[in-house]
Amino acid sequence: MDTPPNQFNLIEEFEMDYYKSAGVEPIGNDQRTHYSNQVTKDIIGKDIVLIGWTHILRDKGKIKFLILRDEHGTVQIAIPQAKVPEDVFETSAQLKPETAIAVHGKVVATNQLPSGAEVLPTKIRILNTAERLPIDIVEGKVDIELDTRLNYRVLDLRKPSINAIFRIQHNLVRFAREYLEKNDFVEIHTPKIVAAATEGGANLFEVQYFEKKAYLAQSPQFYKQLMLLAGFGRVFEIAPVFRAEKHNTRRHVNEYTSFDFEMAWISGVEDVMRMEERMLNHSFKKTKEVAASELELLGIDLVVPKVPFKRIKYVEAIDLLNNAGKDLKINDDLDPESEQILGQIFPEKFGTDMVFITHYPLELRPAYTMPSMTDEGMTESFDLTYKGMEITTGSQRIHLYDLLVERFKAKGFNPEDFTFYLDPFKYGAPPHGGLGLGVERLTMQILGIDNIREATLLPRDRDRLTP
Ligand code: AMO
Repeated sequence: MDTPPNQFNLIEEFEMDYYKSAGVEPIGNDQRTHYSNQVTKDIIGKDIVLIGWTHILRDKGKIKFLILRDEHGTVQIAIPQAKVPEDVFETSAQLKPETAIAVHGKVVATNQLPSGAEVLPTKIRILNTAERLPIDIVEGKVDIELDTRLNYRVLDLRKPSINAIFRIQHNLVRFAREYLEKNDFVEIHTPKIVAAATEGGANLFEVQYFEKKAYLAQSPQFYKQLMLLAGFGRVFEIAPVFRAEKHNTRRHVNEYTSFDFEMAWISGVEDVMRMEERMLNHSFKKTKEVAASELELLGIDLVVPKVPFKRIKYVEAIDLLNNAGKDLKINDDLDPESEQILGQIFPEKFGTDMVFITHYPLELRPAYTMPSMTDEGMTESFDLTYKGMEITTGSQRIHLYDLLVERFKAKGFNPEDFTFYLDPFKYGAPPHGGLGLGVERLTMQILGIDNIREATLLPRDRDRLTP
């Protein structure tokens, strides 16, 4: 970790009254010099300033141990009455869990901690007081019900092991984006208030848009395609999408982060899968490196999937499932139970838990999906399954106007309702394809999280609109 960023001293005289009436100190007098994870044997004897929260306070009478938590972990502050100024000892007695504090002190050696170092304070300043917490956020305390935790999500996220989930998620997205940028993709931002469904009408949220009816976008599907027709060779978008799923399940939320990319001039759907497997390989590899401490905290040994990922056809997946006791016919959806069974079969049979399932039936795929030239009744499409769950859907798209209109009609849509999307295909649309990856699903599968809400910063489900 780099050295902490400097704060600016912006405390004006007139602001002081606010601090005085709250009984706390302005932060401007405390320039943080180190993060908790930088307090090691290497800096013994140094005078430092730490800023953070009172995580744990152990009162042993003549000595108190304060565990200070900041953005990068925890550090022990030893407060022996005989060795610290009197006011420091007195202030430490006022500390409650989650009091915001600045600690000035000297780094000293200790053989009781793996870091080999702790801090002997010369000054403790209270930056803000904390009321009694409604939930426990110290590791190892009794598990609190998820719903209660989500009610207090802001405090819940202070718990290091919960916070770590989203630092890992940040890195997964960051390095996937990095890979696309290196490969000439342009980041775009498309409307989320839209006039038509892209993935079928079943789970659309309606919006009153002045005098008209509009919808919340289920996917940037049409717009990311149109931007290729607009002359961008490759585009991506990482943004919220909305699905009015009526039932609460462990793998659905009503708003999630969709990681979409779309690429022009492909020779087939294989190009899209190749881009995805390389992007994920890069993202996993870099995340394993950069988020090593967060992964360790969660006890996760992140296995970087080898390129190329295994590919099997939909019909082969159906066979595997039927051999395992299911009774599926062609055109049946691979339901969550089927995905889970495949999640057990794949590692045994193919030695991997990252598998592309390709060539889904026309009936199961949206109207914009390219029919297969090799497999009758099937499409040039795929899902990526990871540890027994679909995390990505993708395909080659139809770029030929007449075929596109025909497929829209075949799905029961009136092409007139989609002219804004269909018309541009009359003017030399490039062959193209792309995919949508669920960021929360990717995170939950990597971290072995059972419920998608835990991998969603502020989840929206059938019953939850706050915080
Ligand atoms: P699809 O509808 O399969 O495809 O969605 C793509 C991926 O998004 C994730 N996902 C969800 N995550 C959380 N909660 C939900 N309710 C939810 N629904 C879907 C899954 C899924 O694989 N336009 C196409 C993509 C494309 O072809 O480019 C689409 O949206 O990880």
